[in-house]
Amino acid sequence: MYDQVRKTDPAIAELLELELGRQRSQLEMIASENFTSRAVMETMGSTLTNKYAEGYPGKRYYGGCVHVDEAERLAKRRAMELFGAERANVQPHSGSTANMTAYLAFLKPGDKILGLSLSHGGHLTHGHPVNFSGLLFEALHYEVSPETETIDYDKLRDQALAERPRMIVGGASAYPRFWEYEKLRSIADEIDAILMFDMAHIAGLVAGGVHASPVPHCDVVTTTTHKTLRGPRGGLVLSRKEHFKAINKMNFPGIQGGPLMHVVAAKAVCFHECMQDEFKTYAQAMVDNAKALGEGLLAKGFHLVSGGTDNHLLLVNVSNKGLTGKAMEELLEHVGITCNKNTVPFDQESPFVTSGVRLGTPALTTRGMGVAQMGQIANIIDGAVQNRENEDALNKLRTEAEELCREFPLYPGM
Ligand code: DSN
Repeated sequence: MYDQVRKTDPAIAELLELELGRQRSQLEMIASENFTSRAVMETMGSTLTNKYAEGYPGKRYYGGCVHVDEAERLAKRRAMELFGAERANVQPHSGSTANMTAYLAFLKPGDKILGLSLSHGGHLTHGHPVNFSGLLFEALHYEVSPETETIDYDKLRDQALAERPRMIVGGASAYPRFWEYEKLRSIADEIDAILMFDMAHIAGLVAGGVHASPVPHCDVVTTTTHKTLRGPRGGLVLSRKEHFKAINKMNFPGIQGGPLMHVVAAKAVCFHECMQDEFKTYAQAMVDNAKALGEGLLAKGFHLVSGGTDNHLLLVNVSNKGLTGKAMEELLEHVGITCNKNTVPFDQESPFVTSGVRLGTPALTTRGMGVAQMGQIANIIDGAVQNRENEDALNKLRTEAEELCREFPLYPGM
């Protein structure tokens, strides 16, 4: 592996080997990460990276686009079929540019948007003041209820009626529960607002049929393609037919230049993989695993935000264990579990410290782990917390995590 890189640039080749080793030997529990297929990676490493293709299939600003045109058409057709969408734009380089495309296709700078607060599980691009979305638009935020730690739709409606935002934004990066799309649609209709849903985290669950789809309820749906969807790093915008022209025009030339055709083709491969029965089984297993992990942690006295999960992630408030999110992230890394610290609703700690960690099952489920392994991982997590001052015990837990990784090999033969 990496023969050509080793010849040209041994320093980078070594880093590639080290990173492969790290991914193989740690329990990857960052909820937004996954292990994409060799087919997706091969496509990303193909000659399509050489091609400029500004424009859209059949209407490009460069010659020689015959094959990339076909790849983009396939990606679009498959995305529309997979998600039952009228139209798809497969060119966004990332989730952020997909969201920027959706906003600017419908809104003018200064318009009001209403999205879930970052500290309640939302995303930077849903109107946070340091992000373009908060800089360009007048961003308002809804929150979860302090009692249930789930979205307070009544309060959201009150805010919407009082503030009359031009757009309501659904979707999250750290929210473990189902979304009530019908409620969002009816609130948007009451104020004649556009409804956008960013399904980046749950797109694989939607594609696999284990979560309802936001597509029939929304004017526009955005996603990344590399989280539960398990494809290449990139973005996607799905829309109704009547909005398609505005979306296309905003993505290119409005925001982006030349599309990354090697990634567009890899998105096509990903969508094809998502249409197979095996992906449905995978999507269900992500949810089953998250539930099993949640039950294991609840039994050990961990506080799960909202009491559990309906999807692929858990938000664990570790303050009752005498830890901050930052300390918990470091502790878990020490025993071979990779995750990220995360604010919890009504967090008193700063975003650099936080009171929680977010744990996800997409990557471990791709490795083939199931509910039995989730029980074992809950025990490792609890053991680490209980023995955080005991280096020998922590080393034993790390060995256990490494053995688990060896039982479920990653990229064998690479
Ligand atoms: N940064 C991603 C996540 O970790 O959820 C969202 O874009």
